Amino acid sequence: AFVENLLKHPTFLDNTYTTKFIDETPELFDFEQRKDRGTKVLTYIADITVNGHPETEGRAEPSADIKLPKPPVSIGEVQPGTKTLLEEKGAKAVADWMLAQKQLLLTDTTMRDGHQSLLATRMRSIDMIKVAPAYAANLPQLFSVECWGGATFDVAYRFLQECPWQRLRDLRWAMPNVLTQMLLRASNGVGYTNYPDNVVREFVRQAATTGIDVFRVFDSLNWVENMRVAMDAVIESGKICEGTICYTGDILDPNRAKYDLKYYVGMAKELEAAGAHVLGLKDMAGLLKPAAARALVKALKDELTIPVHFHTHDTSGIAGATILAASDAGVDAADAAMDAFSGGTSQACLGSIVEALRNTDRDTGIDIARIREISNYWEQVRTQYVAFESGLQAPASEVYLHEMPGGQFTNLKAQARSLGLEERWHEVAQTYADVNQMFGDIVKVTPSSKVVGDMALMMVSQGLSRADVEDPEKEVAFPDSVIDMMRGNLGQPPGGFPDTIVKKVLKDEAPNTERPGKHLDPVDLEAKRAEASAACDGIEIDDEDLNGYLMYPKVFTDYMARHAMYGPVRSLPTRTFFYGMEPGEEISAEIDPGKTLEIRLQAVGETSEEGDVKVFFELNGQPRVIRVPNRL
Ligand code: BTN
Ligand code: 3PY
Ligand code: ZN
Repeated sequence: AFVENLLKHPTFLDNTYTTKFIDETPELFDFEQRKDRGTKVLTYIADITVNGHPETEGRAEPSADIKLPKPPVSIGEVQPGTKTLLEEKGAKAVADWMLAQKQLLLTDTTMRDGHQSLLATRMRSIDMIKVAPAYAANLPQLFSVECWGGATFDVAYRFLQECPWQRLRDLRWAMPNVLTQMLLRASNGVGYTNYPDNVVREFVRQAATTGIDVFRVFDSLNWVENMRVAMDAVIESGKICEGTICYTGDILDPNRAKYDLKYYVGMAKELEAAGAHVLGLKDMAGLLKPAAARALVKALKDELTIPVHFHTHDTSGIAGATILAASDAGVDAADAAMDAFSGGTSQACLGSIVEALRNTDRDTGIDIARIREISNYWEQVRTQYVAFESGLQAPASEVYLHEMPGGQFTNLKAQARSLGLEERWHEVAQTYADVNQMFGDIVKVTPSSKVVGDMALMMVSQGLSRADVEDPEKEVAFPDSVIDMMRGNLGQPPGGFPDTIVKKVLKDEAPNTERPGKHLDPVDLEAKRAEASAACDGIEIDDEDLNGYLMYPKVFTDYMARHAMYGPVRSLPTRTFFYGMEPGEEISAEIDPGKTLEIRLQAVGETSEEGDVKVFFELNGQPRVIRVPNRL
């Protein structure tokens, strides 16, 4: 585009061009701002059509004849739901209502953990927003829809070229009656590191303002001390604070006594005392077995006055049984994914749980026909993302060995593949378990799970055993994330990290065993806003943008630079976004409510001597030619 501008500029055409001309003519660099949004979107389609999308290169492709996914029709008026109760009576009233209900309440995780665990978090907003009105109209009995947080925030900016805040705003608007739910990593926000307290507070305030109702707050080492800032901010916002235990080990195994029933009940009581409206029981790897679930839920229900909300993963294939056992023991709510996004490293199958409980005293009251319709939509959506499927073919009891979270499993496997360790996957799994023991048997969930994964990959690729690493005579180069965790920058696990490993990693440096946020200065938010603006060509940075920048400065500014070039590509159909268009193909893209681009690709030209390709379009009936570099 720079060259295009240059070639058209009168000074250039005049032959009065000097190199200084470029310095003195800043408007050459304004092409992004001055181009209209239609041209920007065409530039994106042209680029992808010619060069392909870097994320789908070399991966399986959807079949040529897949159709645009069609959402089910909404039946009747939107009925009041759980969100209505929160608005009218507040967070405590929702918790009391949960306790008073007989039915098992259900959260649908498809829009967050479902695709995070099955499709590397790559689901685009448009595929969610299209079906959201059907959720509001047809499934007002759902407790909540988990649709934000966890890895979705970062992936939206980084890989999907869309704003996570806009996703939330649109979903909130389309589902006014059902609670929206997010996963928040306490002081680690939606990132991988501990943020200053005022950044955590500001993030929670903004998420509540833009549209989150239920905040599931957890700490990756189960350290309640490190959860208070986030929990307090949620409570202050008037939204629902789900203070959460991460489950690891096996309460029925006498050899894993560190995480026994007493430990979990103790932590649950701490969270209740810290003001949680609901207790979250987060089994991120799917390790809680049915008999253990029965015992744990019973103990929690006996000891607490707040409702219990259970989350698990189906990696071992047994999650449905565990949820039914938890239901028998009186759990108030449970998570499941719509059928087409369930099973494997994702959640248990929502439709099957509804059927299993029908005509029992925990009958969910949800109409299975409505679930089938929505799942049929998700089935069509999933076919578009075949490039991101993990290929996990069957349930795996190996999860009880390695204890990897569902959201990490496929990710770590891909990392292992990229290091040439794919054939040695079962060794990676065993080493992951060894690292866990070496670190003192810790909770493994983002970000602590990433630290364990980094260490395991390093050991397998360098052929190091646990004994090698622990050998005081042997020099070991630890990954940065391991050094950071041993310094105390993610906080402390129960009982602290073992001295042997801390000394080996840090040598003479003393770790910080206090809450990390205690030592982080507050960030000057207005200074950060100015810094973000300067990094984005002086564009105005609103509060949502500022919170994106505070979490991920570079990811955010890279997103903004691409946005200036490509415009509102979020409105493109998913197939077009990842694969471009075929000659003769027509699509529509609604870039604003009521403003639709009708786009037809006429032809793709030959590559010129300068290496450019002309791509011929019709935009709302008018011919348009876009020139893009051929980078192949
Ligand atoms: C990424 O993978 O970095 C984010 C996806 C957007 C990248 C755009 S797609 C068109 C253009 N071609 C590239 O190689 N990168 C950008
Ligand atoms: C996340 O933090 O993204 C998780 O899904 C943890 O289970
Ligand atoms: Zn999960």
